[in-house]
Amino acid sequence: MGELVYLGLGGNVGDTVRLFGEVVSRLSVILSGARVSPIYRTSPIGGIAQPDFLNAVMCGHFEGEPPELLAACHALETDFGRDRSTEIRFGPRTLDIDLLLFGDRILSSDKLTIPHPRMRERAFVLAPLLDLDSGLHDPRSGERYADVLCRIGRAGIYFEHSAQVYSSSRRHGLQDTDGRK
Ligand code: PH2
Ligand code: MG
Ligand code: MG
Repeated sequence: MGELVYLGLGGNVGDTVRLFGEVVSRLSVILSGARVSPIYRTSPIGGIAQPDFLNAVMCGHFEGEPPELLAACHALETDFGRDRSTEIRFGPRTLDIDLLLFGDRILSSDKLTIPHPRMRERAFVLAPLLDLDSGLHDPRSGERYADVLCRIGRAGIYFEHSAQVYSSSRRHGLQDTDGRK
């Protein structure tokens, strides 16, 4: 069955809702029993003037180790137009997929830190994360993420679309195998 993993999705360049729909369908192939949060419109964090982001969280069971999942996420980012060599840190991007939680594992290497090192400071991660499971806690501190979100507040986080938008954007945007929209 594998371990229950949580991935953060973000983007602010192009048609992000449509892109999220396609990304979710691709990730559903590698995550069993996948679920997705609603999509939030969020004020950009990081001190760079740029358009609002859309953010969401997806979860599911992954058979494999964290580096394999990280590689799959990076490959998807590249497939959807992200070029890490030209982008600025915390700047605009088509698609960012962050590995937030991998079961209860705690990992720190130069390539990967789990839980994601900045997720506790980011309401745009915690709000959709808690939509999927309101009882989740930080495996490092044991603290409930709901309490962390209460403390940091939800300023700049606006509900944009229910989770149904993923399947409807795919229906409208992608052709069926018989060529019909
Ligand atoms: N991602 C960034 C920088 N700033 N701000 C919001 N609201 N959401 C993001 O996903 C985000 C950001 C670069 O990874
Ligand atoms: Mg990120
Ligand atoms: Mg990232």
